[in-house]
Amino acid sequence: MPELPLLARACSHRDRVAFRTAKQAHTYQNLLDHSARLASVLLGATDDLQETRVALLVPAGPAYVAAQWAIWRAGGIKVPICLSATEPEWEYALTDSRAAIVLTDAPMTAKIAPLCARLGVRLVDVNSPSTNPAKALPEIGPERRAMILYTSGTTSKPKGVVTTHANIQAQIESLVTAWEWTAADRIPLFLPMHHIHGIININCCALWSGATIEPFAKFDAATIFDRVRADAYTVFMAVPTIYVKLIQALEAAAPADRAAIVGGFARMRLMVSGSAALPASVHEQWTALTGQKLLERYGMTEIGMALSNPFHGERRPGAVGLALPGVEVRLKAETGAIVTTEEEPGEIQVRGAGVFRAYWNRPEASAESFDDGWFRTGDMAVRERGYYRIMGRLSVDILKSGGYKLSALEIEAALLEHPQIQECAVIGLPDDTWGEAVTAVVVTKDATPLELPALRDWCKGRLSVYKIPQRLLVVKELPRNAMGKVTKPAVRALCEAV
Ligand code: MLC
Ligand code: AMP
Repeated sequence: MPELPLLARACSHRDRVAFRTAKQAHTYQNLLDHSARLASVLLGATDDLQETRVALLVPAGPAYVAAQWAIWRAGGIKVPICLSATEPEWEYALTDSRAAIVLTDAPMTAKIAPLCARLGVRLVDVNSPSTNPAKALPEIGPERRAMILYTSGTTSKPKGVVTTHANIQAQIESLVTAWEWTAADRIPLFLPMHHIHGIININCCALWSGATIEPFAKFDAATIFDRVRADAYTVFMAVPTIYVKLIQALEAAAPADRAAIVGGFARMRLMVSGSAALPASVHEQWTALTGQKLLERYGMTEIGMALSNPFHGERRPGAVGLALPGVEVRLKAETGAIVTTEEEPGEIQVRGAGVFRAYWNRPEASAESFDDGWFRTGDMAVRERGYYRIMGRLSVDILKSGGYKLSALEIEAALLEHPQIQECAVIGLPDDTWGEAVTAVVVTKDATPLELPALRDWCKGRLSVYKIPQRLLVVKELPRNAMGKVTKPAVRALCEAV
């Protein structure tokens, strides 16, 4: 019996279906067997990976979970990386984490093999045949480090967020309790598997509970609608952009189809939105269309989920509810005082067993992000009629587009490599579909025109698709303050003026 509670629970779910794809059903036992074989392959001649970093480049599905469990059972740290990232982005994640192994599948092998060869990283196929005889697996304690997730922030390069098995378990148990997950649940999974929303809220919570996941390579409204009208799901989780896209697709559907699809949504026991602000108007539109009241929650890679509207009780549009089980939340005002009254804004600070340990190899950034043991989220909120409402972020250099957190500084650094760009400032402008649209304001080196399509083409291969500017404004000079520093509020005002 494996020591880790998530795996021990998987043993108890043994013959239940963990994943259902169009072709096949995979039981929990199938995943356990696959992960044990793969753990032996990863271990090779050693008895314990001793926190070796193993990068994971596999789409959502049974092989992803078998690989995740194999890394954990062998004592390694899982570093999931983005399937659609560019080679420089992969190289950054592999070198920063000092990954020794990349675990991937046949379709991705050709893409990553040259990089692995150049960096001297071992490449292992997730379907490698078992080593004979099967190895004894090491004992894994709850304080062992389990995962590094790369997250963008106020530095130009993403930072690795390190969580232990105990952190991950606390994050899972909090959500399973609050949202009343059971083994009877069925959920689709179309979110990327290198971020906490897909990994913890959907994948890990479902598997902890003995539920069934239907994995998809990417989000596609038509595919989801086919399954929703067939009552395939009891629970649904997505980012606000996806709800906007679902509303657009539902409104475009023929009335009879729309009625059938809406019926499927209406019969689900829970629909959750998070990762970015859900506009109250979208919340209300969704209720008007389907009768479902979306449950909005707030979280972050470093802490897991912190605030949530209740499963039973009022789900208020525009608000994120109250602290989840096992999570302590406080607001700290600009004055340094802890906010005790309603209507007074402050920075959200979080404490609890789910909160990460430290950023990977960044002791200074780690120390700065805690205030007397409380994690400083950098998000501002206020309490109104008992519930928290998110007001925005402290840093103008962090954007959220399509639910992805982006660093303006990282995008600026990439744009400055462009032969025509002399200076630039990147901001997020409000966008009905994406939340914020990545907007580049640039000064060119000469009078040669710079157009958005050409700039976007140039960015491909350098930046992931969601980091590529959607809007471009070429200006003679960037607005500066009296100290000569470019100020983002003035850049935003400039964009709004044109
Ligand atoms: C893609 N496109 C964008 C874009 N991303 N345009 C504007 N802004 C963006 N952010 C464009 C592409 O260039 C392309 O254009 C077209 O949209 C289709 O691209 P795609 O990649 O196929 O898009 P799509 O699949 O529709 O992606 C939308 C999405 C995806 C919402 C499904 O962005 C997504 O999965 N987001 C979820 C991210 C996530 O899981 N975040 C959670 C982080 S954890 P063209 O011209 O080529 O057609 C976290 C903590 C917490 O935040 O609290 O959960
Ligand atoms: P990430 O770093 O990718 O985990 O993203 C975490 C950030 O997403 C938070 O710091 C918030 O800025 C934002 N976020 C998550 N959920 C919500 C929400 N419900 N409303 C507003 N912002 C959110």
